[in-house]
Amino acid sequence: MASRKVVIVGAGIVGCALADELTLRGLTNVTVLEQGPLYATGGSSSHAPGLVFQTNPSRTMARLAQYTVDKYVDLGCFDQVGSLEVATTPARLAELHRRHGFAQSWGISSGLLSPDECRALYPLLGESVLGGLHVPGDGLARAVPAGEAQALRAQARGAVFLPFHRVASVAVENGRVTGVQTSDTFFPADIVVSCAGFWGPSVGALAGVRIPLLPMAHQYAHTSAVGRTPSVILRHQDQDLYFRSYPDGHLGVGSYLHPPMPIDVSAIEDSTLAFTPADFASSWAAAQDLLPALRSSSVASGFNGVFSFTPDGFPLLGESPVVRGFWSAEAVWVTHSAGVGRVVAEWIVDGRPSLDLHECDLNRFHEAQLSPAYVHERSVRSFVEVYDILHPLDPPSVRDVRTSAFHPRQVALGAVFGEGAGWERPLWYESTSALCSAHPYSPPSQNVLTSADASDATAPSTTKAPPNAETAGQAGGEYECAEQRGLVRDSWSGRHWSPVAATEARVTRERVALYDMTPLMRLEVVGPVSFLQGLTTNNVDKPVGTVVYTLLLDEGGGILSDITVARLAEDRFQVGVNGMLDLHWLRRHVPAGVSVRDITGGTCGLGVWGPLARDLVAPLTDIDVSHRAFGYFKARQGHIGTVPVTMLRVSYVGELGWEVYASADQGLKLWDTLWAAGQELGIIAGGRAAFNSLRLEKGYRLWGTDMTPEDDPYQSGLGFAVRLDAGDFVGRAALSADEPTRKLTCLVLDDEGCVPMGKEPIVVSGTAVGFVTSAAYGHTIGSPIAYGWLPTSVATPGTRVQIGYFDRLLSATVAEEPLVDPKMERIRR
Ligand code: FAD
Ligand code: THG
Repeated sequence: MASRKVVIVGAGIVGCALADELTLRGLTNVTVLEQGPLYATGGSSSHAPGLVFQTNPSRTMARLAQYTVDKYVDLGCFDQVGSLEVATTPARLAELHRRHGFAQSWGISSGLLSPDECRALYPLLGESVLGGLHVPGDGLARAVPAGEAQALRAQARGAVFLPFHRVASVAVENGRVTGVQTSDTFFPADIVVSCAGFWGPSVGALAGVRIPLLPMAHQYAHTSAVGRTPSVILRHQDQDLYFRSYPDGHLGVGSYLHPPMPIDVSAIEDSTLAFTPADFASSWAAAQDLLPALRSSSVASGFNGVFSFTPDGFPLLGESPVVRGFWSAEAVWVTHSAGVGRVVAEWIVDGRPSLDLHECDLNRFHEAQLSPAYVHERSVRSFVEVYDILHPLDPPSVRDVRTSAFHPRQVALGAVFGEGAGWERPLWYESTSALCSAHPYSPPSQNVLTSADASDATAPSTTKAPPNAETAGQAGGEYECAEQRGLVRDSWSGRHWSPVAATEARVTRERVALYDMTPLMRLEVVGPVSFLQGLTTNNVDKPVGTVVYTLLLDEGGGILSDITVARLAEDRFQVGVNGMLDLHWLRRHVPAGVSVRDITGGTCGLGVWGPLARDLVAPLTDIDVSHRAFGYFKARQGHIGTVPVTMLRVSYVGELGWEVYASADQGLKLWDTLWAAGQELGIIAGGRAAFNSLRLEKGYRLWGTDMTPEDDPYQSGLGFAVRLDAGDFVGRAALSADEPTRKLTCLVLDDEGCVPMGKEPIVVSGTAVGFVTSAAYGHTIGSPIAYGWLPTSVATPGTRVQIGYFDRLLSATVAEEPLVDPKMERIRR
């Protein structure tokens, strides 16, 4: 183990950090090959001005940054001068409040400043500033010295750094890396980690591994002398600019305002390209507007510097599934460099990282998302949006990458689509509004929540119900829509949402609805049950026709996924999983004689749920759908009309009904058969907005959001899916019998017209003690619901807490869960 030979390609800050962290963990046979000189190699790290802003919507990214700051402070390579992000628009001011919330959730000390406080901290600021976010722990990393300091520590433990050694080929045998070749030397290796920065795709190609990043140039300019410059680093996201000071009294100005400049990596040797002043003109004007003192200064020099952008803005970390032993640690900023070095080293040495890296995993992408066209367009978008105010439900730039068989019918019903894993997913159907002929609400306004646009500085702007709202239910609506609660929302949580979702949720609880489950990834596993039994926590060795809800754990007992295993034959299973990482995990463990196949694209799935689901399906099918013959968590195969189907009696929305799977070519026939028969029952189609609300009422967790590999089943409220008596499984030995010290907890909010989106701090006595994972308005219970992580001491039903939401604190109460149907009477009948 400790004798494993590691070759790191690239001695930028990431390669150096990784060498340090690997050798620190006892893996000392490490050789770092660098095509350029040491340690100003000519890569991106050599030219980075090194600004580090730790706050990030992603908890993982924030913690990678926190570790980086701590380490570089220790190494004496960090100037903790503090950061200031300023707002010049009301929308940005609201966004800074939201970012202050992220900082609180992730334990980063931060404060909101008035315009005068901003100017006191940064005297060059003019009058345009409306407020700011100050993070005292942020600052400037000296990237080359930080790389060198880490490299020297690694060398003291035995690592070897070789400059002017360009890796020209990667040797692979039987799907395993065996070494790398430079112009004149072969370096044998058990593990090759590509830390080649934006050259990553070229190095990956040497091994046949796709690295989905796009190198892009970004402009950085030095001003002439300004005089006394504030030491604090500054961001002006409204104009895509950032600023730092230099000791001689001039400023550096970085810009993302210019048109995207994708680079053909094969055409460049160095990460700096000639400055293109014309592209900088608007940036310079915006800089002078913000900092009037710059009007008497000029652009002294500049360059267009190249670094990596990815389709979703996250780094690319982990081992290739195609070539074992070939790892990537790429698309990493200086900001996250030491943190990435650490987690990748843990992953290599211990077999698992200590942080949840699912957002950063090299293998997170679907095949379609690895196409050059997708990578190009989405990565360009990542550049354009780098400082934009992004709503969690904003759709991406490339649409219709994957559409389900039902797509034409969804479009015809007025589906408003969001996106997930490349799939177009209906959020709600405008046609549902026809159920309320006197629809008592207007759509939310598009302006974002701001302190400034609300009359009361602490109240969000809301969509107002028209005066006749109270009587609307009696005004001739086909479906009663008198319910008013949950329909009035602030403009942020009202974005990509419609009050129609309330009707969809209600119809699902009262009649029957179709939900497109196609995007839920499905695998077919063929082989002895022992394979799945040894990888999952529950007992899946049940009779044919049984569905089991179970967990995949890593060796540390952390939850890699929650899945359903339907035994369709003695040795054939349909497995409902959460994404590509599950496929890779199963494949990684698959023994000879077992096959694991992704059947998602060739099939389609419909949730047919609601109290009338049996009335709908029974006349259409040759399967006996009585409760006696087809009980809860059972699977049957047969037909609906002409369509061969696999039905699972499972419901993520917590109602009677089935998931119905069929071959994709027969999806429209399936939909049309159910839809036609459902007319007399008042069937509707439901979207993700209703779905999310219903699943939270039922307490069903969403992996990756509510729980991650950092959480064990007991903390997550999923202990019921662990059968310690059903034989050994991966992760079993690590499960602790101790009472958890923190818990995924259900909160019911006072209805204040706001619905959190997730990641907001949960506050007790003025201190953040946890954070929200998921939230939605619960239309059945008539209150907003949030799930979040809290210390066990706080997580007792009845405890009052607050949730930071922009500039407000929303009141909430810890509740007993689930909120709807705790006795399972709706589902099992
Ligand atoms: P690099 O530093 O590029 O290192 C990769 C190394 O791999 C290079 O030394 C290269 O020579 C070597 N290599 C490549 N191919 C081979 C091969 N075949 N054989 C051997 N060696 C090879 N980030 C921040 O966090 N804050 C900032 O303020 C900031 N500002 C930036 C401003 C500019 C103008 C630029 C260009 C970038 C900025 N960044 C910033 C981004 C940051 O610089 C990079 O993301 C980071 O430095 C990448 O580090 P790395 O080690 O992955 O890549
Ligand atoms: N359907 C199918 N597979 C899936 C999902 C799904 N796999 C991934 C993901 N979704 C898994 N998540 C859940 C969450 C809850 C339930 C099913 C899948 C569920 N739980 C019941 C409960 O907790 O009460 C039953 C548990 C039990 O009986 O053991 O239904 O949506 N096919």
